[in-house]
Amino acid sequence: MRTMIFGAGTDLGVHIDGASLGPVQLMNDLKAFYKGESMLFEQDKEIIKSRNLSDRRKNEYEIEKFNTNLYKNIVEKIKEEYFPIMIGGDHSAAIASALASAKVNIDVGLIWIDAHTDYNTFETTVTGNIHGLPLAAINGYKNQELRYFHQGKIIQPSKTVIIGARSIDEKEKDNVRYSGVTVFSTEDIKEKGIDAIMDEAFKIAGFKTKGIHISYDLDVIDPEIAPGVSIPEFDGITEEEAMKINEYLVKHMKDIISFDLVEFNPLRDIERKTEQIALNILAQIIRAAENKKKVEYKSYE
Ligand SMILES: [Mn+2]
Repeated sequence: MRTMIFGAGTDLGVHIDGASLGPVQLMNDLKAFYKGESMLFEQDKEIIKSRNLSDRRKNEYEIEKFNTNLYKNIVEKIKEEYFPIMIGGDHSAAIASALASAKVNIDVGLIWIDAHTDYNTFETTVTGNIHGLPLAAINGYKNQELRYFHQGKIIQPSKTVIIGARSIDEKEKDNVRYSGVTVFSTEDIKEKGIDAIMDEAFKIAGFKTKGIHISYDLDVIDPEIAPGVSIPEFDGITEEEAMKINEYLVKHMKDIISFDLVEFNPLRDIERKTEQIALNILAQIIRAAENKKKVEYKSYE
């Protein structure tokens, strides 16, 4: 398939700066390798980010505006039969990319690879950082303010799987439980092995859907290996596990219809470690997407 990279240069979803610079850097690095098309969206430089501790809705309107534009463009390109690859940016941009995929492909499953579950609502968030809310918004669990641009089906929690979670806020746990989304923690990965977890995830997200959206947050990887993220969490997946996830995704590309790689923060990176890992993931996914034939997809029924 033809691929289209959407750089989502935003860090409005988190009080720490730098994720907005991630896509420019990665897209620059990719130039030597990537011959496909790309579009870059950058947050308005005039915006003064809210950092007020008591603000539970930090940059809500600016994020909605950014995502509305990103969403429209991704929808258009999916209709033109491009395979979309969104490079973040903080994870709030995935509300646009995942719902754009759902807008065109309608019945979509979702695999959210992340240290966090990103299942907060405006009522439960501790920080007011909206990058902690996107998955709930995508699953239609409250947060409708964050998806006004989307007229269409949401992605069902029953067809959504989180992999690698190890940091869930107390009240967020209830949201996760009520929603019915499936969570595989880093403990589960240690116990069952990453391949078994991926098999289960693809079965759940692929069940009677027209394809799977993958949203990959680099903070799932242990910060020793990938320190260049805004909110690192210890005890992450190992480099070997990350490589296995990649291999698995490449092997199952026929089931994947859209892809995000988010939360690379160049200001936090050490010796370009995270940048190299991000490039490696992107290079493999891009190649696999280019080799993908649109007609291959069959749902798990
Ligand atoms: Mn995330």
